[in-house]
Amino acid sequence: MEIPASCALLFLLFCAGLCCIDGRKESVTSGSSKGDDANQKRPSRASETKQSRCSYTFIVPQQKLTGALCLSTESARVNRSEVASLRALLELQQDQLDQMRGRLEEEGTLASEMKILRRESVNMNARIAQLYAQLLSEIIQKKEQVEEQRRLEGLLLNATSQLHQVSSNYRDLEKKYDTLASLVNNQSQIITLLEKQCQLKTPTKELQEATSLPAQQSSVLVNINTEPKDVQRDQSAPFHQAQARQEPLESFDDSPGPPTETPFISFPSTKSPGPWHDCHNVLESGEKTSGIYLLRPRNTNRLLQAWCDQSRAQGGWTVIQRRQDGSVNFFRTWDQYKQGFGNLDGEYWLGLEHLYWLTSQATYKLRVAMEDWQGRQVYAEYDSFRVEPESDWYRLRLGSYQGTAGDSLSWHNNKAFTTLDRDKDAYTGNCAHYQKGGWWYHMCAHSNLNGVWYRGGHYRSRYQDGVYWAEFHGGSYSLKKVAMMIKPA
Ligand SMILES: [Ca+2]
Repeated sequence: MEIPASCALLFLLFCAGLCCIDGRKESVTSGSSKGDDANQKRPSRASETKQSRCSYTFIVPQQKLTGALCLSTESARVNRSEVASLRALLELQQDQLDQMRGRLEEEGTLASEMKILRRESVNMNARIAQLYAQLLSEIIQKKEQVEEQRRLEGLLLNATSQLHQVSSNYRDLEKKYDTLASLVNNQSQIITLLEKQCQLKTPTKELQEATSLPAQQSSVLVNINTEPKDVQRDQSAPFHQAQARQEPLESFDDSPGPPTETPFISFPSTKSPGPWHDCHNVLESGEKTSGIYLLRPRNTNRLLQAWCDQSRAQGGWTVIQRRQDGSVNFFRTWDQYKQGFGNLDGEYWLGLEHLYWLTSQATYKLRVAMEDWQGRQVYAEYDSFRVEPESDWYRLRLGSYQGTAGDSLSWHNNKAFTTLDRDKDAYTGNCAHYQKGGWWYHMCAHSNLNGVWYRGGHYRSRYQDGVYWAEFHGGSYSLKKVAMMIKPA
């Protein structure tokens, strides 16, 4: 009886084992297919639940079987439902696990993105900090620049005010210089007069003796007697004048005579009161007496007075400049040279503006008459003479030379006029400062008839500032008498 019982037990165990192996296989197959396709998951589970309905029966052999063998299947059914529920739970958990993995992966992506963003943020912060520092330094620099600019502006303002001060000082100095120059000139004239007074005492005695001398010596006396003609009007002696009128100079016979105690102004009595276009027009109208006439050049309402020389070289000459006794200061400003100055019956300058209007109405020629201290008379004539308007600095336009004095003016042709306050010459300095008068300087002069009137011819001065004509006695000889005059060519 023992052997058949044990055989039956083994058989049951084998059958149960087979059922169990089949179920597991189904389970493994369904597990592997689940990852591949979610749609296949549910059908596989259904088949699994169908096939997992096997039962396990464990029969423990007794040491000694004495009675009948009994089998109970109720407990096995309970265990199967628990396993099923456990499996369902396991699957649920696996689903949850899968979901969590998915989330984890998503979160991992987010985390890496966050890392990248953080890194970028850090970089941006560093960049912003750098830019901020740069901006700060630029602001500081600009602030410093503004301060520097303010400082420079302040310096500029100071410099400007100082410049104004200096320029006003310069103007004051210029005025003082003009005053002093005029004073020096006046003083030199006074010295000349005093010298003349000293000299007059001796000739007076000589003259008294000379009245008893033979006739052949009277020519010497003429030279002595003409001397007082160079004195200023309050210095001439009546008997000298009478003597001089007996022996008039040929070339200068129409120049106003020696100044008298009462000012001599020659206003000839005329048929009409004028005005005339120039002295040639005066002569044409029949007025043949030399003297002061009222002129009005064509194309202008400008009225002016001028000395008309109606006897020299066929007459009709308008005198534009005259030197004869040093009574007038010719060291003058631009405006004075422009308008004219001096005395019409003595030394004078007609004025550049008048010269411009006169010489623009026709073609004029220029005659320069000169006399040295020995009584020698020469002239220089130019077949055309014109001055440009003030806008061109009264530039000199000169024609061809002919005459006996030599040509000392052509070098000044096409040159602008220069005065002590307006330097238009080609020299680095102002020629008018050195030559003490206004002229059409080049670099500087071969002639200057507006210089200082020195007595006696040769003079000593630091500069060539006498009344000179280089071709006639050179630059260190101041001429005794000079007259510039114009007439239509
Ligand atoms: Ca110059």
